Amino acid sequence: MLTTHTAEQVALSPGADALRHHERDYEALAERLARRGQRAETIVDAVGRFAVAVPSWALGTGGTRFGRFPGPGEPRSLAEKLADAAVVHRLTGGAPRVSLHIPWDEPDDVAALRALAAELGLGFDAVNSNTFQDQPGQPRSYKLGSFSHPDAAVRRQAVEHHRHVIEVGQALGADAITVWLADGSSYPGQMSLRQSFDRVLDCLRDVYAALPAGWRLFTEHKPYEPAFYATVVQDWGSSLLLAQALGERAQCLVDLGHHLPNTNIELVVARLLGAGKLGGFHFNDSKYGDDDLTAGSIKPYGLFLIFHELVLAERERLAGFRPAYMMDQSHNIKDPIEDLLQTVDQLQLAYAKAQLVDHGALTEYQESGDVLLAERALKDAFETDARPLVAEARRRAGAALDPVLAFRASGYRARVAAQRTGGTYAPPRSL
Ligand code: LRH
Ligand code: MN
Repeated sequence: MLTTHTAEQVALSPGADALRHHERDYEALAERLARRGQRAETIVDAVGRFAVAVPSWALGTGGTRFGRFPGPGEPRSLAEKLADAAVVHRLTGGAPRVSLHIPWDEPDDVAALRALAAELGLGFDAVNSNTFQDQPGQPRSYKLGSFSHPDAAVRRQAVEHHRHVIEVGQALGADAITVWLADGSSYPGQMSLRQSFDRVLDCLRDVYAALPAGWRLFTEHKPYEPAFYATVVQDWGSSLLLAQALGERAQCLVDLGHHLPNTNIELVVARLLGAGKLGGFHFNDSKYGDDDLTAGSIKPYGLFLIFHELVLAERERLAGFRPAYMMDQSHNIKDPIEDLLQTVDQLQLAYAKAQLVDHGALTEYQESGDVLLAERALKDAFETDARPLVAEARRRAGAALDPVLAFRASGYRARVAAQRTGGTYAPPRSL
């Protein structure tokens, strides 16, 4: 039986002052919103329904090719990763699921892991395949690609891996698989630009055919790295072509860090929504490349504008709109749990602010060509301090007013650092 420390040990006792200050801040904001004809309660309820999945590969300290600086109390097993993920949900009320990466976090005992997760109040979101590394004893290498590889035997091996990932996910109660392919070339001429894409589509058809009932397949685009000339699924257009060719249960996953500088990501989101092909997100932030930084840390207005598109889709009850919200970050210098707590908070905040848009006025200004007031309708929402709404939603969910401060006050990190002696954390990344 898998045992670990329960999140219940993370006591939530906001100081009396903190609670009183929160209540006054909330009442003041509710009064302000009422003057704008908005109900604070409605937004608190919406934030209460918001949920994002924790990536299993981000619960230990991440690193780069230049180094990794492990922190105290790193999780040494999947069970310890689940325990840490449960703390993130306990303190935010908004992270009830974990997204596993296979084989990085392949469970030895699926039934035991599922039972432990249930005990911790967690479920499983989309599972992630991995054909961007060779595993020990793997017959054929993915050095020159997987689904796009010239050798059919390598392509078959990659398809088999995806079937296996689906089986693991199904046994855990997941209902989707995310396929990110590192496939591409680093030199002009190295790879046929069209044939490689056709081969990827062919292999994805086999994976699609293996989807259990009710499952979805998410294709994840990325402009470069590890391929530095042409990536087969390089952009949202390539991802959309695949999802449209595969069928209605194939949709596109948007990793915020997978866009060239200055890309209008909210426009990409709007296009995929319009095509009924927005399957989900890997939330993070970046300044330059796929930096995997804390969501909202570099471009908070951009994150708000993405959530604005999502709230519009929600309000319109857009057909097939069921996005899988997941995080995908590398916690190189912050405590991984604190970084995840901050991330969930930033996502809850961006969602709350997007709910604050006066949609009636916005449409009126857009239709009447009042550019300035249309822009201001968004800015007024973004510039509203919505933190009391998010804190109130967490308070009602039995979570923390301030998750990071509650985590620090709990002493959880020090406690697990003392308990997690012996055994080592196996970092996922290519170190
Ligand atoms: C690729 C990616 C993909 C994962 C990996 C961990 O950069 O975003 O989603 O498989 O990171
Ligand atoms: Mn990703």
